[in-house]
Amino acid sequence: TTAEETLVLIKPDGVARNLTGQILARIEAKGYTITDLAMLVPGRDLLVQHYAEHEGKPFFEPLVEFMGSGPVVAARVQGHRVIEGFRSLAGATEPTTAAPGTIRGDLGRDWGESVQKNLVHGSDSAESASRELSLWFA
Ligand code: DAT
Ligand code: MG
Repeated sequence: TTAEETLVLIKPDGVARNLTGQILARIEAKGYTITDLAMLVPGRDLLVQHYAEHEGKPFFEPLVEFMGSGPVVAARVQGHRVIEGFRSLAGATEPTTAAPGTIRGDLGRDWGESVQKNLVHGSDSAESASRELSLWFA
């Protein structure tokens, strides 16, 4: 097995809705290993760096504001093809269209005042994972 690593974030909506345990349980049930874990309210600098690829997009500022609105849980997660595997567990970006069986499809709510409440973040490539892990677990 190739031990790959990814960054998972449980976003403020997930923590506020007391879904931390359920989400971490899905990761562990799949067979992945949580090797580091932190709860924090991320500062703007960290979030701007984390979401650098989206800077300039219309949803960037609301996204950064939302992500800093309360505690998030950051997890370093290890496993075989875990980057792709966690994206698969998370489901599509929009909870409305995310497949049932996924975290976002089963638990996510993108209606109401915000469309960014999709519970989790997962790195999208090996390069992103390495960059993001060094930001969140410096
Ligand atoms: P993902 O989180 O599935 O990797 P992404 O990297 O494209 O999605 O976007 C980062 C976050 O930004 C996403 O989780 C929710 C928010 N977002 C993405 N596209 C959006 C849009 N069109 N309008 C509002 N928010 C958006
Ligand atoms: Mg992304």
